Amino acid sequence: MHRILSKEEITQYHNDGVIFICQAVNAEWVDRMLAVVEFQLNHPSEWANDANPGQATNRLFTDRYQWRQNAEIRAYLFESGVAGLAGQAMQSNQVRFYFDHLLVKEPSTDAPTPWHQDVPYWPFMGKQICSVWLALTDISIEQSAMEFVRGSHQEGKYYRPELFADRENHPGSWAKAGAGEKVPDIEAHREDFDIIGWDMKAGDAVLFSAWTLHWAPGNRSQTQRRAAISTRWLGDDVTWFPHEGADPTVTQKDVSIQTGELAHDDKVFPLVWQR
Ligand SMILES: O=C(O)CCC(=O)C(=O)O
Repeated sequence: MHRILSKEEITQYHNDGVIFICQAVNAEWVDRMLAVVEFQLNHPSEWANDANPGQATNRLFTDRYQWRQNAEIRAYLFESGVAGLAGQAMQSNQVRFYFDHLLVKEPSTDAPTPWHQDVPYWPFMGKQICSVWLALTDISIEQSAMEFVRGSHQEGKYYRPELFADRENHPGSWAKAGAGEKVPDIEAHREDFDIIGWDMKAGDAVLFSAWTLHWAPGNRSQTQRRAAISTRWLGDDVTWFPHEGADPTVTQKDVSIQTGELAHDDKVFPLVWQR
């Protein structure tokens, strides 16, 4: 049985730009995605970012866009119910898939995930874009749980992408070319922002708008790995908007649509859920 969102949860998503979903998928999916994490750590793809390869501590590892070659990730997208959660929250009639993103912080990983908004990193426009970030390990704020600025998705801001791990030669430095205003220094002025977050158990998810400001601190646990899989979903109003500084995994040469057209490219952005 897939999780159905309540009216209150859907309203909360619209008001706050993020909701916590207790046990969003069953334990079998957590185990299967943990196996994917192990596989990617040992077989990083061309899209992996690895701050400290092979190390057991202080290692921020991310990999993304693996759904095409990894049948387990495809199964998760099409069978776990996450697409339906995205569709219900966004009140969309249909949901297409953009990309999968594994995010691992080994024990004692210093690197925070900087405060950012997702949409400027992506080649889309539209309000109905969200992520379902699924905890694969138990995660407290000490272990790098995500935090969000409540309601920031409604401010009409488009923030310039921040570089993850702040490295000029970082494989993610394509983001440098992005436009937009600078993200405010939220950490230095936390009291000025309405910041929310949750302790999570493996299998819990946070579902958030691509317009909502969010971050995660480093992993201060000296013993526990922090692992998550984030999946990115496109609703009815999403149009193709390739631009400088957008993620190079999918570019104009990969799609059959032009700027301003709906993201209706079945091969690249498969239709996964319909009302
Ligand atoms: O897991 C993290 O540290 C950050 C994840 C994130 O920013 C995202 O899923 O959009």
